[in-house]
Amino acid sequence: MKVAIIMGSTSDLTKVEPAVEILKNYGVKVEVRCLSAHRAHAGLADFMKEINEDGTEVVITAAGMAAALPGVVASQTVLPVIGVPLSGSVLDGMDALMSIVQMPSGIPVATVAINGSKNAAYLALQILGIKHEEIRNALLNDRKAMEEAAMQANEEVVARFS
Ligand code: RP5
Repeated sequence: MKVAIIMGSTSDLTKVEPAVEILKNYGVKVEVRCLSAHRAHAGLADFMKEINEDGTEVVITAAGMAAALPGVVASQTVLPVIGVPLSGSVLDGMDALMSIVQMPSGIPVATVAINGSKNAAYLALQILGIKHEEIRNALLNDRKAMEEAAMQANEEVVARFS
């Protein structure tokens, strides 16, 4: 099971790392690259050729500002591409969100929230879960634990205000 994560700049690293950690915790192999669509387009094209042939199943892309990276990646693969718009500019991530989410028909990018790299990882896991039963079962167990924690929090709130 392999997921590729591509970011546009090393300044994006801290916002991308949570996705790497989640995927690794589920036993997924993660290939991480910093390949800007604007500054490193030839290197990006080479990497796209590589992951189209090496068994990679999902691609997560993260970029800020005029975030062309997710769309450019999606134009070079039929693997599912998840886009994470990043904050950091004077427009606080709205620029990246609009750049990533408004794709032309036929070249989709599944866009998550601004700085939503954790949900990008969970969405990638859900896609892997279609084929890999162990991932699907691990996700179901973690959802159960999440629900139990939420219900426990509710009980504490009820007890506090009764
Ligand atoms: C985007 O421009 C990158 O993804 C980054 O979020 C933003 C700024 O990049 P740096 O100027 O910090 O390298 O391409």
